[in-house]
Amino acid sequence: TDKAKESAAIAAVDEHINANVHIIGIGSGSTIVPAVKKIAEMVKKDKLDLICVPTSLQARELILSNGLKLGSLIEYQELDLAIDGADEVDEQFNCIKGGGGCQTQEKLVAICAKKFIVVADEKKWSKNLGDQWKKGIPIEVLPIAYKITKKEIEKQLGGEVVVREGTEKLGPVLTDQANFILDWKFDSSKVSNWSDINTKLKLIPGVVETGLFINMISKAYFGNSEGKVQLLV
Ligand code: DER
Repeated sequence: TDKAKESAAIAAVDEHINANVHIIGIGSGSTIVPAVKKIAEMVKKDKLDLICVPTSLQARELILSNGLKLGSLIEYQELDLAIDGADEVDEQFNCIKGGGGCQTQEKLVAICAKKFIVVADEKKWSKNLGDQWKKGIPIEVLPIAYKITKKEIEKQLGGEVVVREGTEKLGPVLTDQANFILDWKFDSSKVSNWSDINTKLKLIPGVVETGLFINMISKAYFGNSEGKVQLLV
């Protein structure tokens, strides 16, 4: 719910945004929206010196429309903090992202940040990855390699790979990097080592980036419809 997302977003901003933080990564999706609004209020009130590095064209627009200063990964590779949403997080901090198709730039921002903070509705918190997220693991691939990668993933790891099609556009969705997205659906209940799965995926020629964020989260804030926030640290 919006209340759940808002409470998680504001709890994270209240805890991590202050005068000692100068360069932050801004995630993609809907939960980051109340976070950015809160950040903009704080910058204005406390005259904070803050530069925001986006994880997508959507994040870039969110930064600009909230009057925040825009930076890029070309200028900044050491971020004090990154705040982003997630599609699912398990208790070992394994995380699926990419529901919005932005995982490549999101992961780059996340690895440049001293702390990677996730904000989400508590519905995203699962015992095991795949318990709730049923749309598959998003994998960004080079357009020329979409059939090669589909075949190789299904051969090596099983399951079924589907190219993500546009809704208001015929044909495959293009990412901000002008690549395709494969959504890989499989029985994740049997997976014991997500890091191993991620490594195998990344080694397949044509794969650009996966939506598996393994052991990257510093702290996760999960909100519920009453506005209560639980932490996973
Ligand atoms: O696509 C992404 O990685 C987004 O961050 C997504 O996972 C979170 O989107 P939401 O905040 O709208 O749930």
